[in-house]
Amino acid sequence: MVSKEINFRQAKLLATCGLASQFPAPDPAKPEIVLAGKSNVGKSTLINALTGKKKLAYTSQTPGKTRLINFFEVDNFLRLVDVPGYGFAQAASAELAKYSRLTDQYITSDRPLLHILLLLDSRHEPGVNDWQMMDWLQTIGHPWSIVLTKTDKLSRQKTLCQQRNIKSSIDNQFSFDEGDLLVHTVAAEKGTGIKELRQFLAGLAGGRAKKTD
Ligand SMILES: Nc1nc2c(ncn2[C@@H]2O[C@H](COP(=O)(O)OP(=O)(O)OP(=O)(O)O)[C@@H](O)[C@H]2O)c(=O)[nH]1
Ligand SMILES: [Mg+2]
Repeated sequence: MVSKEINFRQAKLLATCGLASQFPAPDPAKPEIVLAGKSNVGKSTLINALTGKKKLAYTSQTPGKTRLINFFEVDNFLRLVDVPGYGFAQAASAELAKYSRLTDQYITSDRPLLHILLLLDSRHEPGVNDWQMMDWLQTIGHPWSIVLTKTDKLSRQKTLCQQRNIKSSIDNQFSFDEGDLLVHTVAAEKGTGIKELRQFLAGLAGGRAKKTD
């Protein structure tokens, strides 16, 4: 059977939700890929890069801008889900609790959740919140992998070094076998690593990414 070719540029905003009751009806034919990670790590920028649309997902220099869950649909085949970033200090704690409750509700509700991408800044070691998130992902048992963002801020050699180090510290923490944890690298604003990530995501959904520019 020929696998479906997925055009990531054929993407649209499906829903913006502040309440679980606003989530679009789950569609088993459209598996969902979540982008999670601390505020400002580059989730919205990565969605823009994957879809080749500069302003599809809102991006900002002010941490905590994306406080709603945004669903994007790619080529009628899969969905990208931008969940609020954690760990920003400016929001009042009641607000913070609300955002994380929304993310909890999303991830633990009955959805065709194919994979979670946990984004980490390539320049830093994972923080306390990141480790808590990984603990949680391990507990709920959905497949997940790491995306190291903003690698344009590092030399190629330093990026490889960080990729190895972060992989081995996570492997050690959770006793993954070598090779079980994938650590992707991207520089979304330059487009580095984007084709590879599209191919990975398309493959998970049983398709292949259309080769665009
Ligand atoms: N140099 C560089 N900057 C980036 C990259 N990706 C994102 N940024 C910058 O990082 C900042 C935050 O990016 P966002 O995509 O808004 O981050 P976010 O994870 O969606 O943040 P929240 O919505 O607050 O959770 C913006 O100023 C982006 O321009 C990258 O690959 N390289
Ligand atoms: Mg965002």
